[in-house]
Amino acid sequence: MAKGNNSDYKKMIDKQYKDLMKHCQLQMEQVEKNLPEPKEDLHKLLKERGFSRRDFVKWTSAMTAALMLPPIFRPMVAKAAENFSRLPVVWLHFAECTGCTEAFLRSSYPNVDDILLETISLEYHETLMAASGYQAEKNLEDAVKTFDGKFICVIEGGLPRGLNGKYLTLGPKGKTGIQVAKEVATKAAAVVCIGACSCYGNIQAAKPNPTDAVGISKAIGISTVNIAGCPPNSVNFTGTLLHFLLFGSLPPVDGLGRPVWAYGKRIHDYCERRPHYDASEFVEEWGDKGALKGWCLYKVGCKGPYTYANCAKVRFNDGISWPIMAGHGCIGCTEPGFWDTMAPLEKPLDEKTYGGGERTVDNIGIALTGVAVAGVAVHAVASGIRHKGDK
Ligand code: FSX
Ligand code: SF4
Ligand code: F3S
Repeated sequence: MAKGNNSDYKKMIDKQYKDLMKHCQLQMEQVEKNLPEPKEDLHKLLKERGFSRRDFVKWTSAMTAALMLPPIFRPMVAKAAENFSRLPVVWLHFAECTGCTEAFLRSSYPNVDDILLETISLEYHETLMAASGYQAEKNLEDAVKTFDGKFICVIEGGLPRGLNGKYLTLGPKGKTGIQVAKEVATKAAAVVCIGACSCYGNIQAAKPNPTDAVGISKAIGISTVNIAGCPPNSVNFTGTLLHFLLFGSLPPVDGLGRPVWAYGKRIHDYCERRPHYDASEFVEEWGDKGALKGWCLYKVGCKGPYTYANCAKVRFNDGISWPIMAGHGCIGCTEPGFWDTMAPLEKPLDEKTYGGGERTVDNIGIALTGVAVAGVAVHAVASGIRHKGDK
Protein backbone atom coordinates (compact mmCIF):
# COMPACT_ATOMS: atom_id res chain seq x y z
CA MET A 1 0.00 0.00 0.00
CA ALA A 2 1.36 3.49 -0.84
CA LYS A 3 2.48 5.71 2.05
CA GLY A 4 -0.33 8.21 1.51
CA ASN A 5 -2.94 5.49 1.56
CA ASN A 6 -1.52 4.16 4.79
CA SER A 7 -1.85 7.45 6.61
CA ASP A 8 -5.38 7.98 5.22
CA TYR A 9 -6.31 4.55 6.49
CA LYS A 10 -4.83 5.31 9.94
CA LYS A 11 -6.73 8.60 10.06
CA MET A 12 -9.97 6.82 9.18
CA ILE A 13 -9.43 4.17 11.88
CA ASP A 14 -8.51 6.83 14.47
CA LYS A 15 -11.67 8.74 13.67
CA GLN A 16 -13.80 5.62 13.96
CA TYR A 17 -12.35 4.81 17.37
CA LYS A 18 -12.80 8.42 18.49
CA ASP A 19 -16.48 8.29 17.44
CA LEU A 20 -16.89 4.94 19.16
CA MET A 21 -15.34 6.32 22.34
CA LYS A 22 -17.73 9.29 22.25
CA HIS A 23 -20.66 6.92 21.81
CA CYS A 24 -19.37 4.84 24.70
CA GLN A 25 -19.02 7.88 26.99
CA LEU A 26 -22.58 9.04 26.20
CA GLN A 27 -23.86 5.51 26.77
CA MET A 28 -22.17 5.29 30.20
CA GLU A 29 -23.75 8.64 31.12
CA GLN A 30 -27.15 7.21 30.17
CA VAL A 31 -26.49 4.10 32.25
CA GLU A 32 -25.60 6.23 35.27
CA LYS A 33 -28.65 8.45 34.75
CA ASN A 34 -31.31 5.85 33.94
CA LEU A 35 -30.39 2.70 35.83
CA PRO A 36 -30.57 2.24 39.62
CA GLU A 37 -27.53 2.97 41.82
CA PRO A 38 -24.97 0.10 41.88
CA LYS A 39 -26.07 -2.45 44.47
CA GLU A 40 -22.53 -3.60 45.16
CA ASP A 41 -19.15 -1.95 45.50
CA LEU A 42 -17.08 -4.09 43.10
CA HIS A 43 -13.73 -2.90 44.47
CA LYS A 44 -14.73 -3.70 48.06
CA LEU A 45 -15.85 -7.16 46.98
CA LEU A 46 -12.65 -7.79 45.01
CA LYS A 47 -10.53 -6.70 47.99
CA GLU A 48 -12.44 -9.05 50.29
CA ARG A 49 -11.69 -11.92 47.88
CA GLY A 50 -7.99 -11.12 47.78
CA PHE A 51 -7.85 -9.39 44.38
CA SER A 52 -5.62 -6.30 44.21
CA ARG A 53 -6.13 -3.17 42.07
CA ARG A 54 -3.39 -4.55 39.85
CA ASP A 55 -5.36 -7.77 39.30
CA PHE A 56 -8.38 -5.68 38.30
CA VAL A 57 -6.31 -3.61 35.84
CA LYS A 58 -4.91 -6.83 34.38
CA TRP A 59 -8.42 -8.23 34.02
CA THR A 60 -9.74 -5.06 32.35
CA SER A 61 -6.85 -5.14 29.86
CA ALA A 62 -7.56 -8.78 29.01
CA MET A 63 -11.29 -8.14 28.67
CA THR A 64 -10.69 -5.07 26.47
CA ALA A 65 -8.55 -7.18 24.15
CA ALA A 66 -11.03 -10.07 24.23
CA LEU A 67 -13.81 -7.69 23.15
CA MET A 68 -11.56 -6.69 20.25
CA LEU A 69 -11.22 -3.10 21.47
CA PRO A 70 -7.96 -1.09 21.45
CA PRO A 71 -6.24 -0.39 24.84
CA ILE A 72 -7.63 3.19 25.05
CA PHE A 73 -10.99 1.58 25.93
CA ARG A 74 -9.61 -0.06 29.09
CA PRO A 75 -10.82 2.68 31.49
CA MET A 76 -14.29 2.44 29.91
CA VAL A 77 -14.32 -1.33 30.41
CA ALA A 78 -13.37 -0.72 34.07
CA LYS A 79 -16.22 1.79 34.40
CA ALA A 80 -18.70 -0.65 32.83
CA ALA A 81 -17.58 -3.33 35.31
CA GLU A 82 -18.11 -0.90 38.20
CA ASN A 83 -21.63 -0.26 36.87
CA PHE A 84 -22.35 -3.95 36.27
CA SER A 85 -24.68 -4.23 39.28
CA ARG A 86 -26.92 -1.45 37.91
CA LEU A 87 -28.16 -3.74 35.17
CA PRO A 88 -31.47 -5.35 36.22
CA VAL A 89 -31.54 -9.03 35.30
CA VAL A 90 -34.44 -11.46 35.20
CA TRP A 91 -33.09 -15.03 34.99
CA LEU A 92 -35.48 -17.72 33.78
CA HIS A 93 -35.06 -21.51 33.95
CA PHE A 94 -36.71 -23.95 31.58
CA ALA A 95 -35.75 -27.48 30.43
CA GLU A 96 -32.12 -28.00 31.58
CA CYS A 97 -29.92 -29.36 34.36
CA THR A 98 -29.15 -25.97 36.04
CA GLY A 99 -25.49 -26.78 35.43
CA CYS A 100 -24.96 -23.34 33.91
CA THR A 101 -25.94 -21.53 37.12
CA GLU A 102 -24.00 -24.13 39.12
CA ALA A 103 -20.90 -23.67 36.96
CA PHE A 104 -20.98 -19.91 37.57
CA LEU A 105 -21.73 -20.21 41.29
CA ARG A 106 -19.51 -23.03 42.33
CA SER A 107 -16.21 -22.13 40.74
CA SER A 108 -13.48 -23.36 43.12
CA TYR A 109 -11.16 -20.69 41.82
CA PRO A 110 -13.42 -17.69 41.15
CA ASN A 111 -11.95 -15.16 38.75
CA VAL A 112 -12.90 -11.52 38.36
CA ASP A 113 -15.70 -12.58 35.97
CA ASP A 114 -17.24 -14.87 38.60
CA ILE A 115 -17.08 -12.11 41.21
CA LEU A 116 -18.61 -9.68 38.73
CA LEU A 117 -21.48 -12.13 38.28
CA GLU A 118 -22.05 -12.09 42.04
CA THR A 119 -22.74 -8.37 41.83
CA ILE A 120 -25.42 -8.77 39.18
CA SER A 121 -28.73 -7.21 40.19
CA LEU A 122 -30.87 -10.33 40.06
CA GLU A 123 -34.49 -9.23 40.25
CA TYR A 124 -35.65 -12.79 39.75
CA HIS A 125 -33.76 -16.12 39.74
CA GLU A 126 -35.60 -19.31 40.67
CA THR A 127 -32.52 -21.18 41.90
CA LEU A 128 -31.21 -18.40 44.09
CA MET A 129 -34.23 -16.56 45.49
CA ALA A 130 -35.98 -17.53 48.70
CA ALA A 131 -39.53 -16.92 47.43
CA SER A 132 -41.63 -19.68 45.90
CA GLY A 133 -45.19 -20.25 44.62
CA TYR A 134 -47.44 -17.16 44.37
CA GLN A 135 -44.76 -14.93 45.94
CA ALA A 136 -42.23 -15.95 43.27
CA GLU A 137 -44.77 -15.29 40.52
CA LYS A 138 -45.48 -11.85 41.99
CA ASN A 139 -41.76 -11.07 42.16
CA LEU A 140 -41.46 -11.86 38.47
CA GLU A 141 -44.45 -9.71 37.52
CA ASP A 142 -43.14 -6.82 39.66
CA ALA A 143 -39.63 -7.02 38.19
CA VAL A 144 -40.95 -7.01 34.61
CA LYS A 145 -43.24 -4.05 35.39
CA THR A 146 -40.63 -1.99 37.25
CA PHE A 147 -37.89 -2.49 34.68
CA ASP A 148 -40.04 -2.73 31.57
CA GLY A 149 -37.76 -2.35 28.52
CA LYS A 150 -34.65 -1.94 30.67
CA PHE A 151 -33.87 -5.37 32.07
CA ILE A 152 -31.80 -8.16 30.54
CA CYS A 153 -33.67 -11.43 30.27
CA VAL A 154 -31.23 -14.29 30.79
CA ILE A 155 -32.58 -17.71 29.88
CA GLU A 156 -31.25 -21.12 30.87
CA GLY A 157 -32.93 -24.17 29.33
CA GLY A 158 -34.90 -24.98 26.22
CA LEU A 159 -38.65 -25.09 25.61
CA PRO A 160 -40.61 -28.27 24.91
CA ARG A 161 -43.30 -27.58 22.32
CA GLY A 162 -45.05 -30.96 22.53
CA LEU A 163 -48.53 -31.24 24.13
CA ASN A 164 -48.98 -27.53 23.53
CA GLY A 165 -45.97 -26.78 25.73
CA LYS A 166 -47.39 -28.74 28.68
CA TYR A 167 -44.29 -30.91 29.15
CA LEU A 168 -42.99 -27.87 31.02
CA THR A 169 -45.30 -25.95 33.35
CA LEU A 170 -44.23 -23.49 36.01
CA GLY A 171 -45.62 -21.86 39.14
CA PRO A 172 -48.96 -22.05 40.93
CA LYS A 173 -50.97 -21.11 37.85
CA GLY A 174 -49.36 -23.86 35.78
CA LYS A 175 -48.21 -21.57 32.95
CA THR A 176 -46.25 -23.28 30.21
CA GLY A 177 -42.61 -22.38 29.71
CA ILE A 178 -43.52 -20.98 26.30
CA GLN A 179 -46.09 -18.65 27.89
CA VAL A 180 -43.64 -17.38 30.53
CA ALA A 181 -40.87 -16.91 27.96
CA LYS A 182 -43.16 -14.87 25.71
CA GLU A 183 -44.48 -12.71 28.57
CA VAL A 184 -41.03 -11.87 29.93
CA ALA A 185 -38.71 -11.88 26.90
CA THR A 186 -40.85 -9.47 24.87
CA LYS A 187 -40.53 -6.84 27.65
CA ALA A 188 -36.74 -7.11 27.97
CA ALA A 189 -34.09 -4.76 26.58
CA ALA A 190 -32.21 -7.85 25.41
CA VAL A 191 -32.47 -11.62 25.64
CA VAL A 192 -29.33 -13.59 26.40
CA CYS A 193 -29.43 -17.39 26.22
CA ILE A 194 -27.04 -19.08 28.61
CA GLY A 195 -26.00 -22.61 27.67
CA ALA A 196 -26.65 -24.91 24.75
CA CYS A 197 -30.17 -25.79 26.04
CA SER A 198 -31.67 -22.33 25.71
CA CYS A 199 -29.60 -21.65 22.58
CA TYR A 200 -30.51 -24.77 20.59
CA GLY A 201 -32.43 -27.28 22.74
CA ASN A 202 -29.37 -29.42 23.51
CA ILE A 203 -29.84 -32.68 25.46
CA GLN A 204 -33.64 -32.28 25.64
CA ALA A 205 -33.71 -31.94 21.87
CA ALA A 206 -31.42 -34.92 21.21
CA LYS A 207 -32.97 -37.67 19.08
CA PRO A 208 -35.72 -38.83 19.37
CA ASN A 209 -36.70 -35.59 21.17
CA PRO A 210 -40.02 -36.86 22.56
CA THR A 211 -41.07 -33.48 23.99
CA ASP A 212 -40.20 -31.57 20.79
CA ALA A 213 -37.79 -29.32 22.70
CA VAL A 214 -36.06 -26.44 20.90
CA GLY A 215 -34.07 -23.33 21.78
CA ILE A 216 -35.74 -20.06 22.78
CA SER A 217 -35.32 -18.30 19.46
CA LYS A 218 -36.97 -21.14 17.57
CA ALA A 219 -39.69 -21.68 20.19
CA ILE A 220 -40.99 -18.11 20.40
CA GLY A 221 -39.59 -16.52 17.26
CA ILE A 222 -37.31 -13.86 18.74
CA SER A 223 -33.63 -13.05 18.19
CA THR A 224 -31.41 -14.05 21.06
CA VAL A 225 -27.72 -13.75 21.75
CA ASN A 226 -26.48 -17.28 22.34
CA ILE A 227 -23.75 -17.95 24.88
CA ALA A 228 -23.32 -21.52 23.72
CA GLY A 229 -21.64 -24.34 25.63
CA CYS A 230 -22.69 -27.04 28.08
CA PRO A 231 -22.00 -25.29 30.35
CA PRO A 232 -20.71 -22.06 28.80
CA ASN A 233 -17.76 -20.03 30.02
CA SER A 234 -18.57 -17.19 32.46
CA VAL A 235 -16.11 -14.94 30.59
CA ASN A 236 -18.29 -15.07 27.46
CA PHE A 237 -21.35 -14.09 29.46
CA THR A 238 -19.78 -11.21 31.41
CA GLY A 239 -18.07 -9.92 28.25
CA THR A 240 -21.39 -9.84 26.43
CA LEU A 241 -23.09 -7.91 29.24
CA LEU A 242 -20.13 -5.52 29.47
CA HIS A 243 -20.51 -4.87 25.74
CA PHE A 244 -24.18 -4.04 26.35
CA LEU A 245 -23.26 -1.58 29.10
CA LEU A 246 -20.49 -0.01 27.01
CA PHE A 247 -22.38 0.45 23.76
CA GLY A 248 -26.08 0.02 24.60
CA SER A 249 -26.23 -2.93 22.23
CA LEU A 250 -25.31 -6.57 22.24
CA PRO A 251 -22.18 -7.64 20.32
CA PRO A 252 -22.30 -8.78 16.67
CA VAL A 253 -23.14 -12.44 16.36
CA ASP A 254 -22.52 -15.26 13.87
CA GLY A 255 -25.16 -17.18 11.92
CA LEU A 256 -25.99 -19.17 15.06
CA GLY A 257 -26.47 -16.14 17.32
CA ARG A 258 -23.09 -16.51 19.08
CA PRO A 259 -21.00 -13.38 19.82
CA VAL A 260 -18.22 -13.27 17.23
CA TRP A 261 -15.66 -11.97 19.75
CA ALA A 262 -15.99 -15.23 21.70
CA TYR A 263 -17.06 -17.79 19.08
CA GLY A 264 -15.41 -16.45 15.93
CA LYS A 265 -12.70 -19.14 15.70
CA ARG A 266 -12.47 -22.90 15.94
CA ILE A 267 -11.14 -24.79 18.97
CA HIS A 268 -8.66 -26.31 16.47
CA ASP A 269 -7.28 -22.83 15.62
CA TYR A 270 -6.14 -22.07 19.19
CA CYS A 271 -5.45 -25.58 20.48
CA GLU A 272 -2.08 -26.13 22.18
CA ARG A 273 -1.97 -29.66 20.69
CA ARG A 274 -2.19 -28.27 17.15
CA PRO A 275 1.55 -28.68 16.38
CA HIS A 276 1.08 -32.43 16.98
CA TYR A 277 -1.87 -32.48 14.59
CA ASP A 278 0.29 -30.75 11.97
CA ALA A 279 3.08 -33.26 12.59
CA SER A 280 0.63 -36.20 12.35
CA GLU A 281 1.26 -37.18 15.96
CA PHE A 282 -1.99 -38.66 17.24
CA VAL A 283 -3.23 -40.42 20.35
CA GLU A 284 -4.41 -43.76 18.89
CA GLU A 285 -6.02 -45.10 22.07
CA TRP A 286 -6.47 -43.94 25.66
CA GLY A 287 -3.35 -44.28 27.78
CA ASP A 288 -0.92 -44.91 24.89
CA LYS A 289 2.45 -43.21 24.44
CA GLY A 290 0.86 -40.33 22.49
CA ALA A 291 -1.61 -39.68 25.31
CA LEU A 292 1.25 -39.47 27.79
CA LYS A 293 3.08 -37.06 25.49
CA GLY A 294 0.05 -34.80 25.00
CA TRP A 295 -0.41 -35.49 21.28
CA CYS A 296 -3.44 -34.56 19.20
CA LEU A 297 -6.78 -36.17 20.18
CA TYR A 298 -8.39 -36.17 16.73
CA LYS A 299 -8.32 -39.97 16.33
CA VAL A 300 -9.97 -40.47 19.73
CA GLY A 301 -12.85 -38.26 18.68
CA CYS A 302 -11.81 -34.62 19.22
CA LYS A 303 -14.36 -32.38 17.46
CA GLY A 304 -12.22 -29.23 17.81
CA PRO A 305 -11.95 -28.86 14.01
CA TYR A 306 -15.75 -28.42 13.73
CA THR A 307 -16.35 -26.39 16.90
CA TYR A 308 -16.36 -22.62 17.28
CA ALA A 309 -15.38 -21.33 20.75
CA ASN A 310 -12.56 -19.67 22.67
CA CYS A 311 -12.10 -22.38 25.37
CA ALA A 312 -8.38 -22.74 24.63
CA LYS A 313 -7.87 -19.02 25.14
CA VAL A 314 -10.02 -18.27 28.19
CA ARG A 315 -10.07 -21.76 29.77
CA PHE A 316 -12.14 -22.52 32.90
CA ASN A 317 -11.65 -22.10 36.68
CA ASP A 318 -9.58 -18.93 36.49
CA GLY A 319 -7.67 -20.15 33.48
CA ILE A 320 -6.50 -23.39 35.11
CA SER A 321 -7.57 -25.84 32.41
CA TRP A 322 -10.01 -26.78 29.65
CA PRO A 323 -11.21 -30.11 28.20
CA ILE A 324 -8.35 -30.78 25.74
CA MET A 325 -5.72 -29.70 28.26
CA ALA A 326 -7.30 -32.15 30.71
CA GLY A 327 -6.80 -34.95 28.18
CA HIS A 328 -10.16 -35.49 26.46
CA GLY A 329 -11.13 -34.29 23.01
CA CYS A 330 -13.62 -31.48 22.51
CA ILE A 331 -17.16 -32.89 22.14
CA GLY A 332 -18.40 -29.81 20.28
CA CYS A 333 -20.65 -28.51 23.06
CA THR A 334 -21.01 -25.04 21.51
CA GLU A 335 -22.51 -26.41 18.28
CA PRO A 336 -26.26 -26.99 17.77
CA GLY A 337 -27.37 -30.61 18.12
CA PHE A 338 -23.90 -31.81 19.12
CA TRP A 339 -25.18 -34.96 20.91
CA ASP A 340 -26.40 -36.18 17.53
CA THR A 341 -24.15 -34.47 15.00
CA MET A 342 -20.85 -35.01 16.87
CA ALA A 343 -21.57 -38.60 17.93
CA PRO A 344 -19.80 -40.94 18.51
CA LEU A 345 -17.97 -38.60 20.86
CA GLU A 346 -14.83 -40.73 21.13
CA LYS A 347 -14.40 -41.54 17.45
CA PRO A 348 -13.72 -39.30 14.45
CA LEU A 349 -16.78 -38.34 12.42
CA ASP A 350 -17.81 -40.62 9.59
CA GLU A 351 -15.57 -39.90 6.59
CA LYS A 352 -18.36 -40.57 4.08
CA THR A 353 -20.77 -38.12 5.69
CA TYR A 354 -18.33 -35.41 6.60
CA GLY A 355 -15.48 -36.06 4.21
CA GLY A 356 -13.47 -36.48 7.45
CA GLY A 357 -10.05 -38.02 7.91
CA GLU A 358 -7.35 -35.99 9.55
CA ARG A 359 -5.89 -34.60 6.32
CA THR A 360 -9.21 -33.07 5.21
CA VAL A 361 -10.19 -31.62 8.58
CA ASP A 362 -9.00 -28.16 7.60
CA ASN A 363 -11.13 -28.17 4.46
CA ILE A 364 -14.22 -28.92 6.52
CA GLY A 365 -13.22 -26.18 8.94
CA ILE A 366 -12.85 -23.72 6.07
CA ALA A 367 -16.27 -24.72 4.68
CA LEU A 368 -17.86 -24.22 8.10
CA THR A 369 -16.07 -20.90 8.54
CA GLY A 370 -17.60 -19.75 5.26
CA VAL A 371 -21.09 -20.56 6.56
CA ALA A 372 -20.49 -18.82 9.87
CA VAL A 373 -19.03 -15.71 8.27
CA ALA A 374 -21.92 -15.42 5.81
CA GLY A 375 -24.24 -15.54 8.81
CA VAL A 376 -22.41 -12.78 10.65
CA ALA A 377 -23.59 -10.02 8.36
CA VAL A 378 -27.21 -11.14 8.51
CA HIS A 379 -27.25 -11.53 12.26
CA ALA A 380 -25.30 -8.38 13.01
CA VAL A 381 -28.31 -6.50 11.66
CA ALA A 382 -30.86 -8.65 13.47
CA SER A 383 -28.81 -8.87 16.68
CA GLY A 384 -30.59 -9.94 19.83
CA ILE A 385 -31.50 -6.48 21.06
CA ARG A 386 -35.16 -6.35 21.96
CA HIS A 387 -36.13 -2.79 22.54
CA LYS A 388 -39.37 -1.98 24.24
CA GLY A 389 -42.06 -2.02 21.64
CA ASP A 390 -40.17 -4.34 19.28
CA LYS A 391 -42.34 -7.30 18.55
FE1 FSX B 1 -27.99 -27.05 29.43
FE2 FSX B 1 -27.59 -25.30 31.55
FE3 FSX B 1 -25.72 -28.05 29.77
FE4 FSX B 1 -26.88 -28.08 31.95
O1 FSX B 1 -28.79 -24.69 32.54
S1 FSX B 1 -26.17 -26.18 28.65
S2 FSX B 1 -27.66 -29.21 30.19
S3 FSX B 1 -24.70 -27.68 31.72
O2 FSX B 1 -27.35 -26.55 32.76
O3 FSX B 1 -28.69 -25.52 30.17
FE1 SF4 C 1 -6.51 -29.89 19.27
FE2 SF4 C 1 -8.48 -31.50 18.70
FE3 SF4 C 1 -7.43 -30.02 16.75
FE4 SF4 C 1 -6.08 -32.08 17.79
S1 SF4 C 1 -8.01 -32.16 16.61
S2 SF4 C 1 -5.29 -30.03 17.40
S3 SF4 C 1 -6.68 -32.02 19.96
S4 SF4 C 1 -8.53 -29.27 18.53
FE1 F3S D 1 -17.19 -27.55 24.93
FE2 F3S D 1 -15.23 -28.27 23.32
FE3 F3S D 1 -15.00 -26.13 24.83
S1 F3S D 1 -16.50 -29.62 24.53
S2 F3S D 1 -16.14 -26.65 26.66
S3 F3S D 1 -16.45 -26.42 23.18
S4 F3S D 1 -13.41 -27.59 24.35
